[in-house]
Amino acid sequence: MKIGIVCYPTFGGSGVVATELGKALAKAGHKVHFITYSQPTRLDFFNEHLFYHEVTLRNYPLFEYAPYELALASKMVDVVKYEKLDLLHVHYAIPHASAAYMAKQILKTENIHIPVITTLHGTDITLVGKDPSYAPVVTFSINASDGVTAVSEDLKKDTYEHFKINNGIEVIPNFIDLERFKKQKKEHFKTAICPNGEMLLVHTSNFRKVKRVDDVVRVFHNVRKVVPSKLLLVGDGPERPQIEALCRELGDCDDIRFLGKLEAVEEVLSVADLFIMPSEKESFGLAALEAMACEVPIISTNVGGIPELNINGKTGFLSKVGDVEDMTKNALHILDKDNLPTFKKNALKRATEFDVTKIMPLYEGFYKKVLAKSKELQMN
Ligand code: GMT
Repeated sequence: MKIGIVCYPTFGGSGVVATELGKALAKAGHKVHFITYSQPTRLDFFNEHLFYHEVTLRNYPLFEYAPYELALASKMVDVVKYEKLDLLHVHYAIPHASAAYMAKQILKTENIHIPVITTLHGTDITLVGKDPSYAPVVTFSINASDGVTAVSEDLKKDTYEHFKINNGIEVIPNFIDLERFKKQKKEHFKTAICPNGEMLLVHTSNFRKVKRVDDVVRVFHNVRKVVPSKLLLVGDGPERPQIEALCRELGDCDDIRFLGKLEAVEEVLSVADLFIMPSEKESFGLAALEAMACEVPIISTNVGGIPELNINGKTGFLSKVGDVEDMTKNALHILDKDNLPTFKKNALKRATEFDVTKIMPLYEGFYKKVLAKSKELQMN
């Protein structure tokens, strides 16, 4: 198949999933064309089946806001026509699904029929999408898609609850490349960070409010009173200044390191003992899956799609949002030397259920189903 993938090219979960899916599809022999405004972060190598088309955004003094959605739709039209794509798969509803709808309508006038598949990732529904300034367009473009997928049962439920959806939604969970995300031998790294055999706690995120990074710091503050430990914070975002201030206020700065946006996050995860995800909302929790694949148990909240990944009492624990005391208690239970090896083993075992080799064929099957349906509709 010739597949066009539209996504955000950044470190964010939806962009990572889209890029990794494209890579897996290319490995299976499909031709995959990425359409976005800059080279996706995980697409920095050559592969004969992978192509990248940059959306060119021309500015003009009249525009206070350059119309990205129009430039994206025009680029989709161009790539579908000249690369003879079979389908477009857009990740994150805003503005990709509505831009794809426009491209589809333009192509129709030239007798080109391109099916559009939209994958919902989370904040495009649970946060931004619900906002009245976007909701009508999000609703319309989900309903107008030829196929819709969501990354968890919870996100599917949320979508039906909050929008007037008359389309089916297929749940295809996120996945992990276990060849890349696996525990590597990085003992020297562990010794450098934890010279006295301390436990290593890790959090990775985009440091937005929804991630509640302050709860990570508070849990760590409590844990280190009982078990000598260090905390690594990976990622960056708007909340970072407040988080740094909190570390100072609690007097924990010497044992907390901010690593910023790291490409090789698996190296850090390889030496971690515990991963903390206290998010207020999380449709899947890809960062937790990455940690689990590196044999790291999870302390998380019980919201969104997280319970579909993190099994309470087995791969980690689930707590209510903001319940720092419960998260601390659970963290100490996992870090107990008698419990840690079992939690680590369980985390890895669970992660293997989300191996890309198992999940990518679900997308392939879905593509085939949507293509067949759309061909049938054209014939009638
Ligand atoms: O978590 C974010 O803020 C980034 C966001 C994105 O779209 O890049 O992540 C969402 O999509 C990921 C990939 O499907 C999911 O693993 C995350 O749980 C989801 N984030 C939220 O729902 C907050």
